[in-house]
Amino acid sequence: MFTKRRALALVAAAATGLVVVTGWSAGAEEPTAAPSPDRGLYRVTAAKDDAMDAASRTEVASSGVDVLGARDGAMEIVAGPAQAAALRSDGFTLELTGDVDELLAERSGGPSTRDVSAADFPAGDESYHTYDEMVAEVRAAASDHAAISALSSVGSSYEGRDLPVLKISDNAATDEDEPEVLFTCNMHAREHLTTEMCLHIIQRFTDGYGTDQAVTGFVDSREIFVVPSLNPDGSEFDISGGEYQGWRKNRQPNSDGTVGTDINRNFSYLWGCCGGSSGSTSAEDYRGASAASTPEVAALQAWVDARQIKAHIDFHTFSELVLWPFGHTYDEVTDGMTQEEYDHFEDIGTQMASSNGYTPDQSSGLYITDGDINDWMWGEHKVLTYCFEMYPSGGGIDGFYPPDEDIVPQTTRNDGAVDILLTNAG
Ligand code: 0X9
Ligand code: CA
Ligand code: CA
Ligand code: CA
Ligand code: ZN
Repeated sequence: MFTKRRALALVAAAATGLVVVTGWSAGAEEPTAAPSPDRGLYRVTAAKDDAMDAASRTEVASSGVDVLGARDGAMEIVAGPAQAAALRSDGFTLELTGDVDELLAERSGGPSTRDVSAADFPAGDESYHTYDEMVAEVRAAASDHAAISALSSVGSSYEGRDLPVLKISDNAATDEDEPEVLFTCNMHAREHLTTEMCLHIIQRFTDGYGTDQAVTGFVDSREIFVVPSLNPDGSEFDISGGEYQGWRKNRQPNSDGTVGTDINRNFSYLWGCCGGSSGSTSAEDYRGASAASTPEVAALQAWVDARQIKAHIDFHTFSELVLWPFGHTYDEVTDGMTQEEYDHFEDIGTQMASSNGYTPDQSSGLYITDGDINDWMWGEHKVLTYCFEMYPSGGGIDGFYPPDEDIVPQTTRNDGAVDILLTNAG
């Protein structure tokens, strides 16, 4: 389907005789002789003289392809041959930049070094935490800092893995009347850098207590909750077999034999409302059979319903963005969002973005989503909630797998932003 503006651009292009570019005819084949890979990595741009705006990005995202990153004029996607052809016939320009399965095999060390029984990340990336390593880290933090922490659980994943939540505060065993702040990570399986982000927050606010003045102040005056992984099943699947899988969703089977729901389209606020998710089970943004149909979302929602969370960041990768609600509409002001409230989101979001060098925007400025965690947090509970898309700013499938040397610089990079959120939770 053409947007009106793109249709006009097509008319203009046709008039100048420039319409014979790749992909204008329906079902066009790759311009080169090479066959399209099952999972092709593509750089998507708009047609000539046409901007890749939020509406175009929404159109691409809602076509069922796997969106890896989006920034400025281009989008990085993974698509099958039919999906690529469909986007081209809709007027987008697609440049094939690689075969995802080949790229993942290379990134994982190639066939010769592959260890099918790997209990850790592929060689060279061992500093990343597997689920068991993450749980061990959280338990160690809780026992080493018993006076200022309390370990509990949000619930269980589909495959039965515990979803640990660590509370960090003075008098941690007591539910005090201090602003509650939540950090959630790794909702998308392959976004492993975010798990490290939550572990870094835990380490900073426990080890730093009593020595770092800012940290001590926040631990004394706030109740900080950290959930390092909202999708442990997907995350473990992504590193299974010693090779990265490029997996996004959870691991809950669908009735047709496909696997996985996009956790960030399964939240209950205006679930499936607005063309920002897919009803197709095989889509990477499949919204699930019903609102909160995933055990992970049901558990987190129930946990948040029972608390008084004031502020929240949900960490994702990648594109280096600070995003705020709403995601289901391009409008700033709508049901559930006044101009004053929007301005506050923008103000704090812009401050956080200046501290870490990310780009601030309303989340729908990227593309429309419905059923995402931030719309639910704000729409349902008026939480000051943000989505951070971490490092890198751009890339292909490798954007999800930065070398483990990047963990320390890219997690500490957000210390200032985290502090700004904690300050404004008061
Ligand atoms: O699509 C998502 O769920 C998030 N991006 S990711 O590449 N990590 O999957 C972005 C969600 C932010 N909300 C909107 N863009 N509306
Ligand atoms: Ca490890
Ligand atoms: Ca306290
Ligand atoms: Ca409390
Ligand atoms: Zn994500």
